Amino acid sequence: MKVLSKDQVESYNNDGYLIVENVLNGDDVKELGLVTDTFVEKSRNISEHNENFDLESDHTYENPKLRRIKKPEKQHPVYEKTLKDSRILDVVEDLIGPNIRTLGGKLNMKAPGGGAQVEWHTDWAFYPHTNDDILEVGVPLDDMEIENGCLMAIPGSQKWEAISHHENGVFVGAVSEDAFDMEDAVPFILKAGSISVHHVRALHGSAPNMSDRPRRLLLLGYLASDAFPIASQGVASSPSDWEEWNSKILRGEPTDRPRLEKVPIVFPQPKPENAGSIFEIQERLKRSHYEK
Ligand SMILES: O=C(O)CCC(=O)C(=O)O
Repeated sequence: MKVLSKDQVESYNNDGYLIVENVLNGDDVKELGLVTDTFVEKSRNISEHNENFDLESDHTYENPKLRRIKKPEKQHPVYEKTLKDSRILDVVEDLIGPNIRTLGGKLNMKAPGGGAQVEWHTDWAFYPHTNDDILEVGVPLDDMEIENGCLMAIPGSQKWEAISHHENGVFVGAVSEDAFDMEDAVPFILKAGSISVHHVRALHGSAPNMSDRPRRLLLLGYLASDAFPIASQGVASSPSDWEEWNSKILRGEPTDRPRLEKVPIVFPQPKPENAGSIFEIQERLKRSHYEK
């Protein structure tokens, strides 16, 4: 083990998530926050989603509401440095082994006073692979609590059979309300500097931000380098460009031997028309999990 205890690994294996405290320091978090502010400033000048930004529906020049920075590691070296940070990779290595590829990242932001929810889903539904040694690390730039819409997960759900994320035969990127009981949800209450880790098959979501504080969460995806994609939506790379594919390896050696495990999959097709980010796909849901 590089940094985690046996108990922490066991807890991750049982629950499908783990909180690790004090991984980054105050300066790291401050730097990430300041850079993120510059992206919010830039977003004033756009009025529609584009390849870099996803916007809330009430985003304006005067009151910018940037919902997501897409692939932040390609947009600023500070995000790239965080994606490759050895303190984070040590945690990842303890959970999925020494050969690590990255799926890249995203930075989700919830503006104070209503910033959008994320409907309940598994990341696996979007990008099933040949094995499920895949996880996402959450790096909060603000303290994350229930009031500002922290991430939540259902313990043990990473061991469930594949869950459909379809409605009326179309992929909507969220499970149906009766697939789980929200009362079982565990909130990831995190101080900035701590990180969360959730398994690719863990059912998770987050409520709107009803506080007067922001909630900015950098999400970084990592997988065992012998996990090859079966389908991809949004974040997964493709081995069809071998050089690019292997450039995503952060630790260990490239491999041409995908590891095949008996993993349950519901294929994420057919997609809705003009499927964009997870937020746009989930807008097709007839009823939000957070509607009263
Ligand atoms: O930002 C959040 O609270 C959750 C994000 C998430 O699950 C996703 O983007 O896949």
